[in-house]
Amino acid sequence: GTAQIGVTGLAVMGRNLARNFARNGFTVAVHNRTTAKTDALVKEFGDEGAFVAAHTPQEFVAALERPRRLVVMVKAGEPTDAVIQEFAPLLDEGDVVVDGGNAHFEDTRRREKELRERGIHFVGAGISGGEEGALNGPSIMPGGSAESYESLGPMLEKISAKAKDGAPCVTHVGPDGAGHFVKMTHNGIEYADMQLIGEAYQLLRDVAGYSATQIAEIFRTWNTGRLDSYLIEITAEVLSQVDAATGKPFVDVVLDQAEQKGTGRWTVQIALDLGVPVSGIAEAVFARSVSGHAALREASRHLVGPTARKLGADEAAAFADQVEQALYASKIVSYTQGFHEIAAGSEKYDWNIDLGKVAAIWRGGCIIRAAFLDRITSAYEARAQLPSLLADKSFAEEIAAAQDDWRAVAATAITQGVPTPAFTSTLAYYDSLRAERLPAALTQGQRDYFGAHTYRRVDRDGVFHTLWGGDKTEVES
Ligand code: NBP
Repeated sequence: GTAQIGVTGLAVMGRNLARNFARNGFTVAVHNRTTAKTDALVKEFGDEGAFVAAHTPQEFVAALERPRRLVVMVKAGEPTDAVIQEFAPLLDEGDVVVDGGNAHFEDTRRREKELRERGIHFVGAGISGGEEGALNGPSIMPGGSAESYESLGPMLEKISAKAKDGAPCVTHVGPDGAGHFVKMTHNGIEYADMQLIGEAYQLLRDVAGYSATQIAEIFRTWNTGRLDSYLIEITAEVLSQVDAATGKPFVDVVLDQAEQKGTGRWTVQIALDLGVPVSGIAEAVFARSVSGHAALREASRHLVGPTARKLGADEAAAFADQVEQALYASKIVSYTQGFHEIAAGSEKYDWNIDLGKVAAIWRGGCIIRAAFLDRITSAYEARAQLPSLLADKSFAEEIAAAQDDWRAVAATAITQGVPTPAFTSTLAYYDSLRAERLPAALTQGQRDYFGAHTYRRVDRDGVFHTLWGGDKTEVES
């Protein structure tokens, strides 16, 4: 074979990824279960580079130079297993199979182990940036053997997005499921970012009294500062859009029930298993869930609460500045939580993930790309064993400077009845971490009372129990 890489699965993602490889000068073998898609790709885009159309798995495998590199871009779940089962018998030792879909990292761990036993390298690669990113440069998070990255890395570096400093947005994240785990957490952080932006919007609309167009302008201004990011940029675009049919703001004609595909939910499920508090991300997932309960919301319309008071023009401008502070502080906390989850996963599965590098490869191509990520990289470069992003001096200082406004915004939201679960839960997380004493001591007392679950003391080592049902003296157990 002559093709340096193959892509099987030519729906939007696979098709664009194949074109990206071809445009970068690689000869690409292309294959799809339904062969019409393969032919259509070559017919439409054949002039962009060198494609080899393969109509059967055998033809596909034969088209690849050895050791082979093939990328599977089919629907996550059973289709991925079906394709692996179909191709594995046709492959040889040393070949590299990449799964570029949104697989659950546990599935990736299982597949990697199975293929490793047959001498085949399996790379679970998270790919972010949607179809546009796949074509013009995504952020790529590959997990797998170091050897597989030696073979794949240079090609991925070519097709990936580039950060502003020119660095490719791809790195060898770690063994087996590390790449898909990091992609999962990326999506969880994305949920939190989107929810925080949504809450800021709602406050600017309902409390400050701004129109959608005015809020678009505010987001455009924010995008020139420390909040500079793809999500803020597209938020301004969405808010400026006017519905052609009604002349109303687009955002007012869209049904307010958010959908989800599952990676945010996985982030929270895994966080619960790992014992990592990702409250901001969890609230973002729950907020989408609440929005989707149409009947419950309808049945609750009559419940009593305050009506948000619209501010005067001067007050509104000052309030918008406070909301920017709140958004920034909450964003720092939700990234802190997401990176904590990656650190915990890395520890549990022995992945040895470089957190600074993860932030660096998210600077371009992916949905959460932002100027802010440079700061996270610097924080981990300054101190690789940073226990939490909040332990970084410059982030701590920024939160300190933002916190009066952050609290004021949260208080306003609460007194005016505007739901802001992500603003308030990230603030509660911050206050929990900095608290001298938490009511967990009382919780331990209750647990000891009803279940003899024992407790530890602040003043000496040991495990203790109080005889609550007897003379209430303490015994050491
Ligand atoms: P889809 O997730 O819609 O999958 C469609 C592809 O899977 C088609 O090529 C289809 O072949 C193939 N396929 C299926 Br379904 N079952 C198969 C089977 N049993 N054997 C062989 N092929 C099978 O495509 P997509 O939206 O391009 O996404 C691809 C992957 O990338 C997914 O894992 C997705 O989660 C991930 N992803 C998507 C995005 C995005 O923005 N869409 C972003 C990031 C990651 P057919 O043509 O013969 O039916």
